[in-house]
Amino acid sequence: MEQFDLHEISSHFLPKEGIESVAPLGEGFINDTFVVGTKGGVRYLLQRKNRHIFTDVPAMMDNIAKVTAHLKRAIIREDGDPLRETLTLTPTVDGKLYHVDAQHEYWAMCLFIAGSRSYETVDSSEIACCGGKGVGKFQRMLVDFHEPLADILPGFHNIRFRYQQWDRVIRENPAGRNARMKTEIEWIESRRNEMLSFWQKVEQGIIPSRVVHNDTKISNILFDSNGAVLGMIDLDTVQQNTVLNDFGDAIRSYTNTGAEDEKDLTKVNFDIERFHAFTTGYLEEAAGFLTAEEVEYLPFAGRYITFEQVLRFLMDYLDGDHYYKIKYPEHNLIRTLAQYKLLTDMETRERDIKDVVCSLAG
Ligand code: GN1
Ligand code: MG
Repeated sequence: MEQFDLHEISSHFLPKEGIESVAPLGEGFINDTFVVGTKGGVRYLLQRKNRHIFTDVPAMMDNIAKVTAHLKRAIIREDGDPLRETLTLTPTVDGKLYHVDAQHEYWAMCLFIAGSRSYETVDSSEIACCGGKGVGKFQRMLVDFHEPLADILPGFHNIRFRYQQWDRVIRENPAGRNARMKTEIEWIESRRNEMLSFWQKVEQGIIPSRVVHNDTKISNILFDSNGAVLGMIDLDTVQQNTVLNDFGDAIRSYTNTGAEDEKDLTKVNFDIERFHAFTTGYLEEAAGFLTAEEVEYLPFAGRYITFEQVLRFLMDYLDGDHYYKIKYPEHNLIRTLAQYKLLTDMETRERDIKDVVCSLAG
């Protein structure tokens, strides 16, 4: 990563003399995140937003400000702690939600929630159940959010849009890798109709669009030290979509017994216990607002998003690795193979998945 004067950048948000330390945090695929320590003891998260992916950072920050203000009102109504259960943005000293540096990089800051933790992998059904409650609660609190939001990533989780990007990459073969990837390309082609016919239901409004998170993998939710859920973080992608994609993306992450980029495919399996636990927690919060159509498609939701992720990782590999950060040359291919293993496992377990949803949703 390029070198930035992180103290100088932080001083656009906080009094310079109070800044004690700035250290990198986590492994986001898109943004770069740092923890800023201050003399008073309060810590902050500083993020360089990826301006190649988020081409309108001001609109994105505006979305986050509107959504967190709404969430804070709902949290207060429910006797929660608005400083711990959602993000609190820290504006710049001149009152903006972001700072643009001399290299045209965009930076934003929020409070670091003390005593919180996140997970990269799920290690128990309890965590899965709490995660389900967290995702369901986030959606429930936004059911009555009706302010207009900018469409930050047009086509996000829209498989028709993904196939348009895909068709271009297949046609242009930018990295010259297509010939070696015949089998993998066929994985995407053979599921085209099935995936598009689901998306058509969203396009036709049979499955409603609501304001949702859009990136619900396990690492994007905070827990307290007792394992209870605090709230969803990484709100960059909050915009209109179907709740099914939040449910599905969480299922992709919570039910996987291996890492997203596991090389040993025998470690990658769909765990039905965790599916049961996550869905239990989710429905405790969401059952009250879901429509019959949404419930009907819960069993398919994990497959849809896992398939999209196979497509996105493979497409980035075929495109020459421009979207996701990679740690080694074949990283996107390894991610593709691991996510495909999970997808096929979900397909095999279709009956069991439906049985779980039926038993919980009635
Ligand atoms: C990206 O931002 P991060 O690392 O949480 C991606 C998600 C993918 C995920 C795969 C804006 O999420 O859609 O599911 O990687 N975010 C964007 O781990 O593309
Ligand atoms: Mg994200």
